[in-house]
Amino acid sequence: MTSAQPATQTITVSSFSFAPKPVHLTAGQPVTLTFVNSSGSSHDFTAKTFFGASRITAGAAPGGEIELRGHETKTITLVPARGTYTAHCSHFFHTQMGMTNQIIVD
Ligand SMILES: [Cu+2]
Repeated sequence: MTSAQPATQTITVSSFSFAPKPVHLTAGQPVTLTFVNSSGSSHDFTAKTFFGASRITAGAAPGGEIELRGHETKTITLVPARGTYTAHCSHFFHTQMGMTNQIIVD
């Protein structure tokens, strides 16, 4: 018997990193992702292929990204599809500063 409650995963966003790295999810299992920006600067979590392949049931990732103002928290609930995806912060020069990640769904 499976639970109706989605699993939860917190992804902390800071200047200039993501944690955990990589993000590990279970294919086909609903999960609520909570993005916590622990910094006072704005960042985003851009993962167009990942969000495009997922079935989003609550929240939104317009344009395949989660945009966070300083100290903002956002949640999205989705059903991830099996695969390995890349994520990054698309703000100017943040990728080069180390804001890259990988999402492994298996
Ligand atoms: Cu950033």
